[in-house]
Amino acid sequence: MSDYFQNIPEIKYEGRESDSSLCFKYYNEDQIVLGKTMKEHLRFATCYWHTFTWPGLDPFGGPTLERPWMGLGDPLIMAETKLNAAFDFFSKIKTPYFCFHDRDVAPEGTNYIETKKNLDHIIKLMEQKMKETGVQLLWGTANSFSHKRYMSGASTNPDPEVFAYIAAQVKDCMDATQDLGGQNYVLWGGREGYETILNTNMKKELDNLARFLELVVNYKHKIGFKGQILLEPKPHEPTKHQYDFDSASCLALLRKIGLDKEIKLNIEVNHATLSGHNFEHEISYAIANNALGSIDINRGDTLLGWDTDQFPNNPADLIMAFYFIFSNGGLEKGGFNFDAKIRRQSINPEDLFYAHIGGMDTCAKTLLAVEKLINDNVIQQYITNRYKKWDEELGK
Ligand code: XLS
Ligand code: NI
Ligand code: NI
Repeated sequence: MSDYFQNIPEIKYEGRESDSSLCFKYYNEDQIVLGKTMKEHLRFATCYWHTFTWPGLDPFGGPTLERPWMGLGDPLIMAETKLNAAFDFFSKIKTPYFCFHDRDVAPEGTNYIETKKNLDHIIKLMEQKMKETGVQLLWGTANSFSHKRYMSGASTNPDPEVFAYIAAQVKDCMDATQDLGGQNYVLWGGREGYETILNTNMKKELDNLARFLELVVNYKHKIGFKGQILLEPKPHEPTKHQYDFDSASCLALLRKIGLDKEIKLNIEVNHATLSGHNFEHEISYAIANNALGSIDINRGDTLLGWDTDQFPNNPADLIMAFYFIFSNGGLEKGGFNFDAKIRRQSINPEDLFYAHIGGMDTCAKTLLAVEKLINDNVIQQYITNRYKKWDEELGK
């Protein structure tokens, strides 16, 4: 057990009348909405990277967050301390799932073998923690963008040795995800794009990215992984031009290589808005193409032009997207993952709870409103009526 969150109780539903800040006002996990509990519909996940690994850096300043596992010391012991705190947090906030990158949970070693050993060690302990707490894995993913070897991309790197490295790293991370019973495996390239066309062989990069995705799908079948493989679109940042720009460009790539039945999409709110669309457009596009997999639920800031990854705090920003998702039967294997971070001046342990409570309540409140929208049937009737001539003689 960890003592970092020792002063914080398990978070419970107290309803709108409560004065407490450490409780849910709308998220009542057992409440039935549209025929299922809120917990079954929303399938919330806490993300390991922003919540436990990000130290409060921004482009103008260093770490602000002083966590016991971020000090100096044996990196593997630090990773164990972090693991204990993380599972304590999951159990108290009661997101039924979590998500991780390989490098958030276990440190990079001095060579490949050592790095893999570190990962294997932590994954074993994680399996134990999952058994003890009942918290499940929504998805795993490999970090293919932080280490300097990936400065020119991972599978689209000009050097085949880097391609081989990421292929091996993803294999290990798929194995770990499989061992932990993960329900999905996510691919976000990070730097799968380019900075300048002057030094770029775009055809080769696209062919290599396609080959990489084929290898991932082949490996999924080889190990009998039952989860979904998901590609996460993002338009830029860190790279100027990214090949996985939005849902439409991801689907074009997948169709070209014949993998559109094998790989679905993990759609993130802040990536949707960075691409010049809005969240509901990306959701609706994915649904229309049978490609909706899972959601990274966060938000940007209309006055800032980057991926600020803030927690959602306004049902009006989410309602149409939720309406499309739940009119379409919900997320099945996917979930709502808080790919979101607190602000760097929110330095207390409680702040992590306030942020997640606010996000979970915002989603629950939106779900309640969507139930009413679906039952009222006004929008659906209006749309059906608008296209009704397609059911008449000429349309048919
Ligand atoms: C970064 C992405 C990342 C993915 C997982 O912008 O959102 O967090 O979700 O690699
Ligand atoms: Ni994301
Ligand atoms: Ni993001």
